Amino acid sequence: MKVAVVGATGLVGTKMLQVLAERNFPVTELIPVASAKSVGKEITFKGKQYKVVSVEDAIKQKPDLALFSAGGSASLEQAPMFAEVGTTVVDNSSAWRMDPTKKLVVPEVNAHVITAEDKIIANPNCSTIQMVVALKPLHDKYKIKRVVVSTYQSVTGTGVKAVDQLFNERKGIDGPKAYPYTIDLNVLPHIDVFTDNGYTKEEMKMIKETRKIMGDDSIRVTATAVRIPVIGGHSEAVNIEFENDFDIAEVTELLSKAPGIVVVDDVANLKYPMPLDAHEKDEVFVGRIRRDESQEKTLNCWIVSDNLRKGAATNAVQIAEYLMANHLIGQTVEA
Ligand code: 2RA
Repeated sequence: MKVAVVGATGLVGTKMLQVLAERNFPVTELIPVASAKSVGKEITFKGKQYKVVSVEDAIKQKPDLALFSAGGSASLEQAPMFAEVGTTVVDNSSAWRMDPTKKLVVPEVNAHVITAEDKIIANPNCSTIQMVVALKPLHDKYKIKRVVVSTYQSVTGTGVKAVDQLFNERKGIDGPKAYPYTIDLNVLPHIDVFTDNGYTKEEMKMIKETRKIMGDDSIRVTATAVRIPVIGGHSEAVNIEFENDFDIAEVTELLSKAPGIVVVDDVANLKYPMPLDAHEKDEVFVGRIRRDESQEKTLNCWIVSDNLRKGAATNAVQIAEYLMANHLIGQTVEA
């Protein structure tokens, strides 16, 4: 499979290359792509050096698959150019996620919606991905009415500049700022830009994307997205109200058996998910599973995952693996 990684020098692009290699995705030809300032740079993939090329050069090579992490405007312009030459694009930006003609996919939840005609497939927002992986088995069993989520998000979700800001501040070095305020030893209740309703775009993504991925517009979601000075992954405190009552032992069992989930919930031994433990893992970790005693049929839990992996690169590669396994890629579609 001829594979282009667009945005190959960024945090997510680098992680995509790492995950493709780790999972032994059958890359017969790799085309690392980046913006003009990175063209000609070298990247390493499976011990071999590759030169970064321009989008135009990559399109000429007609890759079978392009994993995109190049930002929304680049994706809006360039993903259709790849699609036109027959490439299937899996895009990590927010550009196509809510487009009704595009599929928004978390393989554990809704891979079945993909068809061979889908040439641009959207990878959801990191904080949404880890939440829906945990919500899906519970929704299937008890039917979710409402979700109240507060996030504790890693600076890696913002990119290299934010990681540098955190470590520079820690060392007392003045440098470029990704955030409007100090992030070290601080907490910012602000991720992405504010919208007219007082919510941030990150919060609105969690609301809208959850419904689309779960295929159920009746699920009510409200979110507060918060940036914290952490790098290993995103954490979420999630309160879930169901239509039907549940049993805690059964909830734990359901989550333990669900694909992509590891339950870490043994408070007697102080075991619960943390970003330090989730870092560099592909699973979604769930713990602090308990009944909300203030309201019937309502559950509290704590969900942690590496946002660059399951929240971005791993989910994109899993979509590509699904395309391959189901022969939905690398074939010309009859009009
Ligand atoms: C963040 N959701 O953590 C973003 C990354 N996609 O800021």
